[in-house]
Amino acid sequence: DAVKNTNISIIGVPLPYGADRKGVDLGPNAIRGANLHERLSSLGYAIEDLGDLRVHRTLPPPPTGEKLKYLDEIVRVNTELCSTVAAEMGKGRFPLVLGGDHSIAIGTIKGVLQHVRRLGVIWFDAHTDVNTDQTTASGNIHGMSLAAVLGYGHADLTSVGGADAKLLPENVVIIGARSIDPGERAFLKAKGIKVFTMHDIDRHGMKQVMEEAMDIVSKDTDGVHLSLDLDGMDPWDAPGVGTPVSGGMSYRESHFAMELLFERNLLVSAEFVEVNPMLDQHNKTAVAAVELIGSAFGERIL
Ligand code: HAR
Ligand code: MN
Ligand code: MN
Ligand code: MN
Repeated sequence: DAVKNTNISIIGVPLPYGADRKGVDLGPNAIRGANLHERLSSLGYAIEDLGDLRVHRTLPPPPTGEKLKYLDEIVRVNTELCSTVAAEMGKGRFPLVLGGDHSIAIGTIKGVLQHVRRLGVIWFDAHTDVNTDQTTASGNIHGMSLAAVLGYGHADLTSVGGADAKLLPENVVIIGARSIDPGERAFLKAKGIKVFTMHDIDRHGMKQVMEEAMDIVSKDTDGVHLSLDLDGMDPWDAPGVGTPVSGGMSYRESHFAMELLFERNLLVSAEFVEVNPMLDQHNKTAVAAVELIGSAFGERIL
C-alpha cells in the first residue's frame, strides 16, 4: 500500500476559455476563500500554495461555428500546468489543482503521467467530456478533455506533455454522468469506458459503485487521479457551475464517495474544477468543493 503523502502543493488555474460562461476563472480564489488551507492543515497536511498560473485576461472572441474555441491559449496554459504538476510530483508532493474549467484536466493528467505511467482516473462529472473537434456541438474544449488524455482529438490537445503519454480506456471510470452527447455515447462504447451513470447510483447505491470503480482504476495501475467536476453534484447543492444538470449526486453521496476514496488510499493527485462564483449562491459550490476535499483527505464526522 502507498504511504499517505502529507505534502500538498496547491496549483490554481484560473482558465475560463474551455467553457461558455464568464466567472469560472474566479474559481481558485473562491475555493481558497472557503478555508481550504485551514481545512487541510487541521487534518495534518503541510500545504504549499503555488498561487495561480498566468492566464490571458482578454482574448478576441472566436468566430461563430469554431470547433476548438481558444485552442492556443488552452494549449499554452495546459502545457505550463503539465510542467508544474510534473515538477511538484518530482519533489514527492501531491498536486491539488483548482480550476478553472475542466479543460485543465489535460495539463494535470499529462503532468501526472510523467511520474505515474500506468495511471487510473476517476472522472466525477455530469458529463463525460469525450467529445473531439469532430463531434462537439459547442466547440467548448472542456467537453473534450477526457478524450484528449486518452489520445483522441486535435493534435495540439493530445500532444500536450508528449503525445505518447496517455491514459488507457480500461483504467478510467466516469461517475455521475447524466448528460451524454450522441458522439460521446459512440466513443464510450467503442473504447469500452466504464460509466457509472446516475441510474447506476440509484440502482446500486454509492457504496457499490465506488467499490467497483476503485477496483477498476486500481487494477494494474500505480496510482489514481481524481478529476472532480463540481457539476457532478446536484445543482441544488452546487449551483455555481456553468453547465448544471439536474438529478445529480447529493451532498451526502458525493461526500461518501470521497470518504471511501480516502479509505482505499489510492490517490496520487486531484483536481476540483468548474466552480463558478458568479453563478453561485453564497459561495455554496466553493464550500462544497472544500468539504469534498476535506473528506477525500481524511476528514470524518466523528
Ligand atoms: N457535452 C457538452 C459539450 O461538449 C457539454 C460540456 C460539458 N461541460 C462541462 N464539462 N462542464 O463536464 O459542450
Ligand atoms: Mn467536466
Ligand atoms: Mn461537467
Ligand atoms: Mn465534510
